Amino acid sequence: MGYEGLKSGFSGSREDLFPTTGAVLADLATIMPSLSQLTEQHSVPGETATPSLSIPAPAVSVATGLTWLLIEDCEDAWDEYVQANVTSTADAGDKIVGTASSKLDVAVDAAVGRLATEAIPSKDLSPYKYLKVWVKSSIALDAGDLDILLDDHAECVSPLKELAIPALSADTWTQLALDMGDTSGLTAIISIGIDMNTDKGAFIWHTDQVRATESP
Ligand SMILES: [Ca+2]
Ligand SMILES: [Ca+2]
Repeated sequence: MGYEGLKSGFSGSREDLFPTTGAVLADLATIMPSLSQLTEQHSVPGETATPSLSIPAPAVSVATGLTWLLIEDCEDAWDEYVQANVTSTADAGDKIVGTASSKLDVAVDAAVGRLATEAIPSKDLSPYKYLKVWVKSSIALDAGDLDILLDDHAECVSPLKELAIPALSADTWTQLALDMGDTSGLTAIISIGIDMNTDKGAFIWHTDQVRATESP
């Protein structure tokens, strides 16, 4: 059957399409891949995509770094010891954590030395490295003007640590992370305080949420 035959319409049997080979239309499916097979061959021949599921190991170091111990919540006034010319109160109107911060109103006649201390339940700080604390000063301070004291004696009379407070801008709450150095002796801290090394005249000092942490 030639072109003229196709143009005029085909009315014979399927076998008549392939008079020389005898192939039938139904056999085409065994000669050519089916359309469904073709569309499913996404991957490069010879390469097989291997599904994989990897579960990251838990980051234990991160969890350890988040460990901390509350030393003092500053919810009430530091009143274990208060120097003359210092007024120590709880300030509910200016705080960072909880309902109050510790406020020290330092008068112009205040002397260098301890401004105030607070008694705390005995704390073992030896597993920790840093003291984190929120502080605010009404005046700018130079590094070392004030220290934070830690003692295993009442009223910080013989402090085991005198942690220098770095330079601060005036009237700005700042969270400090003070390196406590060798903490092996800090196993029974019962008193925390603020020490003034340089007479700064009159100013107001705030402290809030003092914690011991493993990382800064
Ligand atoms: Ca507080
Ligand atoms: Ca108190």
